[in-house]
Amino acid sequence: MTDKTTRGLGVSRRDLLSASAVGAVAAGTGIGGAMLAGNAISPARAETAGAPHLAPGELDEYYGFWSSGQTGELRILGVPSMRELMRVPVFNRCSATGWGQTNESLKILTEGLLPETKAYLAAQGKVTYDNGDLHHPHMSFTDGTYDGRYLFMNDKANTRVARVRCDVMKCDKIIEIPNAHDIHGMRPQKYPRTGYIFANGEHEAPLPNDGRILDDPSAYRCIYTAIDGDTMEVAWQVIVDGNLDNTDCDYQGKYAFSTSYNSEMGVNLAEMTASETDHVVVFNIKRIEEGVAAGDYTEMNGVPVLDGRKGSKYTRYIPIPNSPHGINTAPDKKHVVINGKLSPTVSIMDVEKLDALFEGDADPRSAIVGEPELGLGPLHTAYDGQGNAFTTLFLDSQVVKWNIGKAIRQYAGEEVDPIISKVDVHYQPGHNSTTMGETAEADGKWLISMNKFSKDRFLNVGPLKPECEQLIDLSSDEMKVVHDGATFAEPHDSILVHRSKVSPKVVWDRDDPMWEDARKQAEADGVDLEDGAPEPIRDGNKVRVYMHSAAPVFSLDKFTVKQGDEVTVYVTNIDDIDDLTHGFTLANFGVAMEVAPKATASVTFIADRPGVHWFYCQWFCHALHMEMRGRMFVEPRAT
Ligand code: K7E
Ligand code: CUA
Repeated sequence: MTDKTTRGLGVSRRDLLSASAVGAVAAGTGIGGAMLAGNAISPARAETAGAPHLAPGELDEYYGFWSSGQTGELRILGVPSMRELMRVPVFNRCSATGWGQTNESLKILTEGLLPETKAYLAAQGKVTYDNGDLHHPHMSFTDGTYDGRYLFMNDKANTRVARVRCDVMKCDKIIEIPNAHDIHGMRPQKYPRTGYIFANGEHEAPLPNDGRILDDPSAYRCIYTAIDGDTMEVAWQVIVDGNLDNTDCDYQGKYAFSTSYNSEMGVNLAEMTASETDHVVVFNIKRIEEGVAAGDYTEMNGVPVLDGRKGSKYTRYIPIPNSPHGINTAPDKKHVVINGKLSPTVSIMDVEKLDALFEGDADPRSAIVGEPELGLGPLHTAYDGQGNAFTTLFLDSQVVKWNIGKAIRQYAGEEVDPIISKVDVHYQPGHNSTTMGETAEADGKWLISMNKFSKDRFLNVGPLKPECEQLIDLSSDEMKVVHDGATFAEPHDSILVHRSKVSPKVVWDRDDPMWEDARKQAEADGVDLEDGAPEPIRDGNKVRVYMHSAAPVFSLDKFTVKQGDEVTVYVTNIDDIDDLTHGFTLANFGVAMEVAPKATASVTFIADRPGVHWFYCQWFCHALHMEMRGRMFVEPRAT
């Protein structure tokens, strides 16, 4: 049967494929034939039957914090509705909010860059990077659960770690990590609090990478970094053997651990996958802190760098089959699942067995207490807080639910099958996440499967397809896909946070540190930001324009500058009403920024176009929003 024929019958090839796949699972799990038949005839109806419908005006129970991969932003979704609630620009540029253009955002985007990066960018005529690759958003912890203070996230593309303030949902810090290359895995310390942000430099490179060593991989190194989450400064780094992929830590505050898919330190595919086992590196936090205090390190770019290669007292290496990827600590505070990727297994590590690795001479593999075979391409694991785990199977396009305790008993020799059920997802899942699943308060209500391919799940939008994120109902052992969501390139990871953990402000506090520089400058100019100034303040060819916005007017309807002036416009939104955001767009100058209620924002540009130029509010704020505009006069340069 051709595709065309099947489409004509209202049955796509996918329906047939998914029907047979469901059949295979049904046979293995005892799911009845009625459901199978329903699926074959009308998958859409079957899958939306239990969809978590929120009526208009109803609020979600969970915040979903989503990465966006190469888009470089953080996204906030509501779960279970899967509605996208907000985008928070971080490593990207944002046309709507002016992120990457306002002075406030440029400060955050530039102040944490290394000197050599600033020099490189200056040579390109830039002050910061334009792109980022944001994989892993995680919230700060206190005592093993989310505390609603911050979100932290990595940039694989340009070796950075950023922080978003949960009180206003804006990025307030971005730092570039020295010595390491291309930060991939990243997790906050769970106990006693965050504390450290652990970050993996994924790619190997010479140390220092100054051009003296090029094609000599034996001299390449990978670097593990601990960042102080309060100050956003690097606390210490550790050189490891092999590369570093994903990372997590325990609930005791003693150990952190990272997977390595390239223990071979190969530089091409054949070399990287040559060995049947790679490893997990275990970092002994207390010993590392003692090593730093005792001066047992080399200082590189202002950071203490310890040697944690094999044989070091700071680390242990546990062999794991094969090119492991995700590593996830269970809410039981005891077990850690390491996902085998090229091996159909996951390895269960018992954190209570790690002391013996460091204090005695225990075989590193003695910390592994289970290694169930789950299916093809296990990448990441999430938890329900009832002793069960959910692992994505990239190659099988499935999520498998299995029991940790049974897997451990099976490893010990008992005849028991840890697998509870499997569900088809569409298609090729990477991360998955459960409600509160990476905390001690995992509640096992919902699971998100973040699938890399959407293929035929949505209307065709051309050769570039969205990803497909599916919401899975965990209320029974038979996991039910209840919603498909399309998202743009390329969310890797998400966390699902109960809404009781987060309470953002409705309007900004006027003394917020975000516009500290504007506050100081206004003070020096004798201007009250909320009032604005009647005339531009001139300082050589630097001109400062202060105005406020109050729907539907700016406090200035015109101001005059000279061609060639460096103009800074400060806008303070004095409307303190929920949701009354204004904007400032200066037409034909490429200038636009958001000014949320009670915020101040500023932007600097060279007034190099003589004439009359309109500025306007671009956030629809009032019935007279169109009228919320004014003129900038630029007097031509005397010739
Ligand atoms: Cu598996 Cu970058 Cu978290 Cu992607 S990583 S899937
Ligand atoms: Cu203010 Cu539109």
